[in-house]
Amino acid sequence: PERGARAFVPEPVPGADRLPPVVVERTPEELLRYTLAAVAPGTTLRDGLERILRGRTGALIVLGHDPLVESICTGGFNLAVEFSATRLRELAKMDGAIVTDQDGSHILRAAVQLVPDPTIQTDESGTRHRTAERVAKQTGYPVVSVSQSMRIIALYVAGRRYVLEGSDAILGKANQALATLERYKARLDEVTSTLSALEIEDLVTVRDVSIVIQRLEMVRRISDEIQHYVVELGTDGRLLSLQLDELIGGVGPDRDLVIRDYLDATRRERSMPEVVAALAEIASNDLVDLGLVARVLGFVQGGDALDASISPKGYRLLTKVPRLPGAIVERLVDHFGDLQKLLAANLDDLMLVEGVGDQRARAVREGLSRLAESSILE
Ligand code: 3AT
Ligand code: 3AT
Ligand code: MN
Repeated sequence: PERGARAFVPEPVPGADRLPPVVVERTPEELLRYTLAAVAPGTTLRDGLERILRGRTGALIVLGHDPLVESICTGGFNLAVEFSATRLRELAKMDGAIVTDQDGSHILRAAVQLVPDPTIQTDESGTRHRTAERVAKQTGYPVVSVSQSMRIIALYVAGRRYVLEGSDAILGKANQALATLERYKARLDEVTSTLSALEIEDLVTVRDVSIVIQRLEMVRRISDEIQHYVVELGTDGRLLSLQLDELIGGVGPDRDLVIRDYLDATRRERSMPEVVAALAEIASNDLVDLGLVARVLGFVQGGDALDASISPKGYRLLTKVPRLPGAIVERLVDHFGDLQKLLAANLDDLMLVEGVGDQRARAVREGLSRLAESSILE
């Protein structure tokens, strides 16, 4: 009798992804993120929950309403009032649960007794928390509990229980993660500029590409973790969000470009998104294994496979040429086929490509020469 995760549409919060206004089913990960955003510091919902904690009462709040929710509600009374922190706090003084609509903008019912399916598995002990877990699983909507005895706020979302922590505790963890990200990013910058230099001199091996991809994936994972903290911190996470953006600006596109540069070299029929998804599947302990990363990228296995020479198509370096539209980058790569041919091309060769006139040809030549000079200097 359990239902898939259903979206509660939160009010916009800095750092959180915007949702389209009407949403039905969501992945558990998405629903957890949206719910965390909806209860983050700075939201009216969080304000109401904090008031309930300070008032030393408890609460049981269902964030979503439809016929299924209605069918497990008994007693209490109907209201259709706009959601506010003070109303939530007053209504929570009564026994029973509070039900809001999907976007949390209105309180629809209060003081209701919830009667979820008793066969649904729950590990909680108190009646409030057993009910919260069952209702969340049965309806698919997030349920929030404020425990009167333990003085904590917990979310029951997509089959998980998630206890909200204070901003200080979260910031402590986030700052540690940020320090790690800084180290990872510095190392990534090193291996990336090494790759650029090797690409220009046509000396790239599978190992060099695998190292860059490995480092990009490590940076992506730790950034994701920090992004999660940003959402959870709401208005308390603004500074963290700025620091994160400054550190990882431009890292995302780089990964896609490196993969596209070498996809054909693997001679495996796989698309860029497939490779990206396969990388995300690697367990964090296995990510240190370069041979494994190379295999996931699609390179052949075996003894000296990491030392095999390969050549890039040139997507990544061309993208570094200022004011060159993406469509022209595509056409240049299509026409020349690999970076060495692009580097060897003169103005007339370049102008054979549709959309490349005299000016653009010069821009490409100068841009690539400048890249070549700066990578040799390093
Ligand atoms: P009080 O007058 O407040 O004691 P009440 O009818 O207002 O009674 P509450 O909703 O405040 O009841 O619940 C008080 C406690 O009663 C909470 C829970 O420990 C116990 N309780 C309520 N319903 C059940 C139930 N179905 N099974 C086991 N314990 C229950
Ligand atoms: P606390 O940690 O004590 O807040 P608990 O899980 O121990 O939570 P209790 O049995 O003490 O839960 O019940 C506390 C209140 O929770 C009583 C009632 O207002 C509310 N509650 C419990 N079960 C339900 C239910 N099925 N529907 C609506 N409200 C409920
Ligand atoms: Mn209790």
